[in-house]
Amino acid sequence: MSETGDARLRVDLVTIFPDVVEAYAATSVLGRARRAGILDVRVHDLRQGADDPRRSVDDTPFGGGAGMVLAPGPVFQAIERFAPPRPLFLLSPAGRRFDQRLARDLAGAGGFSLLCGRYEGVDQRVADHLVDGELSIGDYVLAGGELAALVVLEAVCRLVPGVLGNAASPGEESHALGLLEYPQYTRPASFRGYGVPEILLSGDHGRIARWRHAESLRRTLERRPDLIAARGGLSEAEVHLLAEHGYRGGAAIAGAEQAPAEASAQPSEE
Ligand code: JF5
Repeated sequence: MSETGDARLRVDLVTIFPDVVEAYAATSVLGRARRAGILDVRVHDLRQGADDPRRSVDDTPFGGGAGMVLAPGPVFQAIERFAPPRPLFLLSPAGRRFDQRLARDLAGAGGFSLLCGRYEGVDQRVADHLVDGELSIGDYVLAGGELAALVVLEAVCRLVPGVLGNAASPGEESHALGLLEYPQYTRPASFRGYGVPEILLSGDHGRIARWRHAESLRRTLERRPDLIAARGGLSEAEVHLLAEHGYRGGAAIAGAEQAPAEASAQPSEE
């Protein structure tokens, strides 16, 4: 359809591996939405900011040390040349943690851009004087920002209206509500002797919805108590719902709202 203008969201990515990033962004849900004109995703080659014949973008660190640093000249020049939509974010382990809430905000922002670092680091003047912020997808170190940028791109783009086939609204996903998903099953009802929870075969949609909500709460309590703490514990209705479904631990958690349970060592995300 279109190549610009009427898309719901524009995302520019700047990387020294434009072919790799473009190949992924041409695939699956992203590729389909781009071809339909819903997403305007533009992948730029960072090396176009380099003006020497070798197109070099890195240099040795002042002060010594191992490895190379992405130099400010090529990065500033690339960004000035491409003029990608702001806000522009640098992917970095030192950035603000990317989460579902930020994904939702960016999906409604109209446009933003992602700058992929490489080598052992990026000249600090890029973070201080060029980009609008730094984003981290988690507490581990990658060889470069490309995979992190693709994670951000996919998480944001699937929230743009029309990008998913749209059976369910992603705003109703339990993770959007700060909970883990309930378990899902499909045919056959008995597989290698393993069954499916009876209630899902009952046809009682009200009971099924309540069971699923209880399962989301139960799983989140057991696996991610930090998410329960971040939403302020359990409501009285949720404690009742859990009790109705045979879960005995709910009341203790609700009573622990001001005295968080032992497992909340991780920083809360949502
Ligand atoms: C990168 C210097 C950027 O490793 C990452 C990353 C980890 N979580 N989120 C992003 O980005 C690549 C590595 C070194 C700058």
